[in-house]
Amino acid sequence: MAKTRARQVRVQATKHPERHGAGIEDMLLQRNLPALTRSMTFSRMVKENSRFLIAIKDLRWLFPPVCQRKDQAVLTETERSRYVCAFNMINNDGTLGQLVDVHAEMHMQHTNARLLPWHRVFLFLFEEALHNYHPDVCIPYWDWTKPEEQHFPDWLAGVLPTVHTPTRTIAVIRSPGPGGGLASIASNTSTAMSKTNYGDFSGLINGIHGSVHIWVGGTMSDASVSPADPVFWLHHANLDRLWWTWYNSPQGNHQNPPLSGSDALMDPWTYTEPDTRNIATLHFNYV
Ligand SMILES: [Cu+2]
Repeated sequence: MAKTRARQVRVQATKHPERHGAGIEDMLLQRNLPALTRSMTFSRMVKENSRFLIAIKDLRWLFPPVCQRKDQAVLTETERSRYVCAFNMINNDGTLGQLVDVHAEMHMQHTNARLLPWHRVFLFLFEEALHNYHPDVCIPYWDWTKPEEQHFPDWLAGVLPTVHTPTRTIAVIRSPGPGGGLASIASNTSTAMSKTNYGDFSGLINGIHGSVHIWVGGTMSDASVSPADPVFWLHHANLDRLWWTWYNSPQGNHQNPPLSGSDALMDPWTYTEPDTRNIATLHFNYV
């Protein structure tokens, strides 16, 4: 019985000489190509046989696209409404409320050294949540260093959501100050950007950060509720952008925040300060 089968296999092999001489890679590839053409998840395809990966020349589709964070002043009507829509969706599903409560907890996230890396993770997680509803929405930045943006962004003025956190209900309110006040706060930015030491840079940025929070007023002026205001994310995206600009400037010279041990852990998450150093690994960019 076994002998017969062995003979049959040999016959098969001689009937298909092109297969007979093929290497193991080619054989596996031939077996897997039909599987590739059927609709299935990528993880299942990998499970079936990771060897076919060598045959795929273009891997771009495996990686998430880079989010282009834009100046809020240049957003199209569609981009504006997409941001507000996605924000409302993650408010409705409870994700935003959870983020607000995390921000209300004590994670030493407003110290000079932790402010920027901690909030970089915070914004990344928020942006990921937005992508559950709008894969092409990115956090816009509010560039209050530009004279033409030294007022509250008009398109968000009427957006005053009620945010339900696991513990509270927050009705967003605000009372923006005069444009001159914001211009005066923002005028300190160039001094911050000229610093050649991370601590000096971050200390000044932290001050500007807080002053803008207070300038917007209401919900934004209270760190225990501020992320409930949709403008919180635009404000912090601008701070994050300034940090990235400084980091890549001759003054910043790729200096990282002076954090070590548990100070370098961006709790309550498992991200560490080194994870925040390259924004490309967090799939966003500033344009
Ligand atoms: Cu904060």
